[in-house]
Amino acid sequence: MTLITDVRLRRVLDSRGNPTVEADVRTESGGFGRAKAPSGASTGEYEAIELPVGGAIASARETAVPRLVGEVYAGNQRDVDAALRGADGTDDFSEIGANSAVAISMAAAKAAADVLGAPLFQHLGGTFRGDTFPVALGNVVGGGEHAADATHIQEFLSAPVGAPSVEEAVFANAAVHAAVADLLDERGVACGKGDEGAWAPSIDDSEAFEVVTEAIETVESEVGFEIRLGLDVAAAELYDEDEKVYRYGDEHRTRDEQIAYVADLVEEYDLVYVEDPLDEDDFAGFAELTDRVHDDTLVCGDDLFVTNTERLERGIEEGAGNSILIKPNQIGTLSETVDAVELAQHSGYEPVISHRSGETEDTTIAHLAVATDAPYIKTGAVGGERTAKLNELIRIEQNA
Ligand code: 2PG
Ligand code: MG
Repeated sequence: MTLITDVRLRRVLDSRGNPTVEADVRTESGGFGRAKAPSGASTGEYEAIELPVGGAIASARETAVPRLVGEVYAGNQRDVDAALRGADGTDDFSEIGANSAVAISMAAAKAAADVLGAPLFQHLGGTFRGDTFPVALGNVVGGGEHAADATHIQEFLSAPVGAPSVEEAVFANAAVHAAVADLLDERGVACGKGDEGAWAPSIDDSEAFEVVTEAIETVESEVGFEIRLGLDVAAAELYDEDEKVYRYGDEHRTRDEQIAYVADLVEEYDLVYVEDPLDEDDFAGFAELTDRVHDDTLVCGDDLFVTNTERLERGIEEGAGNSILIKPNQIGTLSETVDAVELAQHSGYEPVISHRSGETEDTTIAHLAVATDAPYIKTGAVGGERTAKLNELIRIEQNA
C-alpha cells in the first residue's frame, strides 16, 4: 500500500528568504506527504552537510529517487532512510545534501501516515507513545548569529515549566515576548527582530537578563504558573580557536572563566536550561559544568552532539551535559533522529526537539516531539514559521 510511486523535489522559500528543498512523496494507494528542509545559521562543525539547493535537488533526483520509486515502502521508514544513505554513500550526506535527504525522509513519513489515515505523531510514535506534551521553549530576546548588533548570548528563552497545557505555555511565551517589547520601549531601546522572531536589541547581555527576568515575573504573576529562564549561549560562535578564549565583543573569557560564568548565571537566574555553554569540541568542559549545576538544570548539547548517536555516546561516557538538542537536518534522516532521541532517553539525557533559525511552515517537529514523548520543544515564540509548529501542537493536544 505504501510503495513509493513518485518523489518530486523543488526549490521553495524559507523564512530568511533563502531557497530550501521541498519534497513530495506519493504512494501506490494515493498517499501523499510533503516536507521542507530547515536551515541553520549557527551551524555546528559536525552537522550533516547542507548543499546549495540546486545541486542538492539535482543530485538527489539522479541517485536517491531511482532507489525509492517502485523500490521502497514509505511505511518502512528505515528502508526509506537506508535508501537515502545508500544513494549518498558518505557519512555526512555531502553527495545528495542533508537538505534533500531530510525533506524526502520526512515527506515519506507523512505519506505513510496519510495512507494509514493517522496523524503523523501516531504513525511515528505508535500506540503506546505520544501521551505527554513538550514544554515549549520560546526565544524572546536574541542575537549572536541570528541578529547583528544584539546580545552576545544567542537566545534568551522563556520556559513555562508549570503550564498546565501546551496551549497555555504557547500563550505565556507570546506574553513574555510582548512584555519584553514593553520594557524595552520604557527604556527607550528601539529594536527589530532576529531570524527566529525574538527581539534583537542593541543591549548587553546583563541588561537582557534584567529585561527578560522582569518580563517573566510579570507574566508569571498574570498566568499563575511557573515560568523559568533558559539560554542558548551558542558558545562555539563566541569561541576564538587561536586564542582559546570566548569573545564577548571587547571582553573575553578563558575556558575556566566561561565555565564559572555560566555556573554563576545558572545560580543567579535559576536557569532551567543552558544550551551550548561551551565550544563544540569541549566534552570535558560540558562535563565539568554539568557537575557544577543543580540536577534540575538541563545542560544541552546542540553543536556538541549534532543529533549524532556517536557523538552522544561519547558525551554519555564522559558525563558531558544531560540533554541533547534534536534537529533532523543535522543528521539527515528521521530514523537516525529517532535513534538519537531513544539513545538519550535510555541514558538519562533529556531530548529537546528543535527548529532551525531558517524555517518554513513545515510542522514535522511538532509531531516528532509528541511521538517521542520529548519533554521540551524549542520552536520560537512568534512569527508564522514558528507559530506553524506551535499551533500544530495546540491542535494535537486537543485531539489527543
Ligand atoms: C540553535 C538554532 C536554533 P541555528 O542554535 O539552536 O535556535 O539556531 O538553526 O541557526 O543553528
Ligand atoms: Mg543552539
